[in-house]
Amino acid sequence: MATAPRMLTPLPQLAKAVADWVADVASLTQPERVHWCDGSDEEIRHLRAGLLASGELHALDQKNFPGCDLYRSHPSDVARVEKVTFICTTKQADAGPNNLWLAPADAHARMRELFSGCMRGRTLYVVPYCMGPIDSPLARCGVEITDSAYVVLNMAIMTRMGRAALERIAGEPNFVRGLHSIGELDPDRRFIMHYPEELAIESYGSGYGGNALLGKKCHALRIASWQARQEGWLAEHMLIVGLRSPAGEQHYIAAAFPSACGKTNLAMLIPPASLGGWKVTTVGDDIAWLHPGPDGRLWAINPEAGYFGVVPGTNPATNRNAYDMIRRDTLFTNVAVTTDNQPWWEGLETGAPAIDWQGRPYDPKNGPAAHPNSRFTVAATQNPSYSPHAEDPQGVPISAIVFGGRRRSVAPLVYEARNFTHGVLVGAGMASEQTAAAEGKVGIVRRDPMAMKPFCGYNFADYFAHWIDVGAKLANPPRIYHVNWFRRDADGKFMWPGFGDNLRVLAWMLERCGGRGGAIESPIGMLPRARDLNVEGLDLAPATLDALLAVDEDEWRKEVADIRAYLGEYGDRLPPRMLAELETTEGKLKR
Ligand code: SAT
Ligand code: MN
Repeated sequence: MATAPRMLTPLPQLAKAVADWVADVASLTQPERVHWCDGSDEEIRHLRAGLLASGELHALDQKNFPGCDLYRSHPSDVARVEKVTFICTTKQADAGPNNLWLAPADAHARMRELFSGCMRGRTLYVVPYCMGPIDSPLARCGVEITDSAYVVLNMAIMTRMGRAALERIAGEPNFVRGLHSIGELDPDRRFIMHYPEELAIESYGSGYGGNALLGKKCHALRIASWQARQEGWLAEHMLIVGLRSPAGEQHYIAAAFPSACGKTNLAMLIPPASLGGWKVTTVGDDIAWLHPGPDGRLWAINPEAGYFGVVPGTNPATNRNAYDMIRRDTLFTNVAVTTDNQPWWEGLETGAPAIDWQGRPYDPKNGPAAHPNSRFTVAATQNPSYSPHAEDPQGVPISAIVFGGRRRSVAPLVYEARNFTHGVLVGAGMASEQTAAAEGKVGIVRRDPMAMKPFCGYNFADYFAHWIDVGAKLANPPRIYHVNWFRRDADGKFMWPGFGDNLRVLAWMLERCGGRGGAIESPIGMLPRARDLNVEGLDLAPATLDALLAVDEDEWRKEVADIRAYLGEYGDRLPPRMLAELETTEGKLKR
């Protein structure tokens, strides 16, 4: 029996508030065309074909990498730029010392000038999207207006994009408004402005990653962290990984690491052969929205639908799942290619680069063949370890929260916070060596509380207080840990093997959560003794393990003094309960 075709309301008629805003933006930016994205396969095929025809995308070897393309960004536009990223709140103190600030009116005036007429001759794309499962009460929606088809292709993978999102927006009181133009890609005319009070973002002059895919860091962290504070939840720079123990206990861990410190690898970890019986599943690799649940536990959703992951270093030994996942339907940005047109990057360990990330014949004198911040954009559903619970509207319950940085010294392999509030201090005191994910000098250690330094949309002092408040509401709060996979020996070599073997550390945490795992007290928290970690099948000298689990009190007195000095920048807005924990640690180190 034939069915009549379903009559669909034209997109511009679905949500009047969106249509009015699009009309305003179009009159400011003067595009040649306006295209409302419905998110259909046909639309994506059409956009991709257009970019291939114009030479902005390069098809890779379609036999071995079906559906894979390469995009080369402008060489001056390869990472997030924090020095032109602003939080624009009415009161400067609300943005805090952790953010660059501009008054909203000044920022809008500056951006109006840049946006004025900037889309002449271009297409304005209207990109409705939903962050989180489309039927989840915890999800939040936005609309990005952009003049970059490459951004649309990325948003189609990274978010639930298109008609369903716009239908949801039509029934909600508000949505996040993100206006983006690549402008002239001029580094001197590049700004990423956030107006948390207006739920708005304005980004100009960059087509790359977190600067341009506004659903990601701009919405799901900077704006969402502000919304979360008002609504009683947390928007965090965390992966979410599921772990089922050999005894069949299912746990979920949320872990915060700065960009390019291995979140994606940890989220899709493959257990080492010598640790049989574990099953690891991925809920998210970059962002977690954490909500106190009716059962007194913390529940997490991943607001994203895809991964924008660092490519270099990916190989079958470091991350088999990612390696397999990016062999089809993947958008590569700034990798190199081989003579037979396959993508290539440092650490791939097979093949050789012929053309570098800038499209030049490869010459080692020009530096790495793939940009160190080259990326893959791929749907989460392609991940072999994708969790069947990643789409659960209520999220997954979190047993443990992990904070971690890239530290060549000081921080031991793992330690456990004394209690939730101490855990907030541990997160607030995080530090890490700078990576290529943001512009700046790689390797410098900087304080990066909760890995949110570039992403918290308000004053860190208020943020720490909010964390403590959320914890106080939980009858069953997660335990909090700090890890450091990146400790080095005197020769500069990594002491811990990392990757799959990190499961040994996670397994100890879960033993602790179950009230079983052994530990000893140290001034900074609880640490496993060597015998508390399962190191079966691991080729690690006992002295190395002891060094990984050592707390050098002299180093830590300096570290804690450093943390106190850093926190001092936040003055008397800091929560006293967190400072009391700092005093406790200082007291323990004095003895
Ligand atoms: O460029 S992004 O912000 O999307 C990636 C990252 O820095 O984590
Ligand atoms: Mn990130």
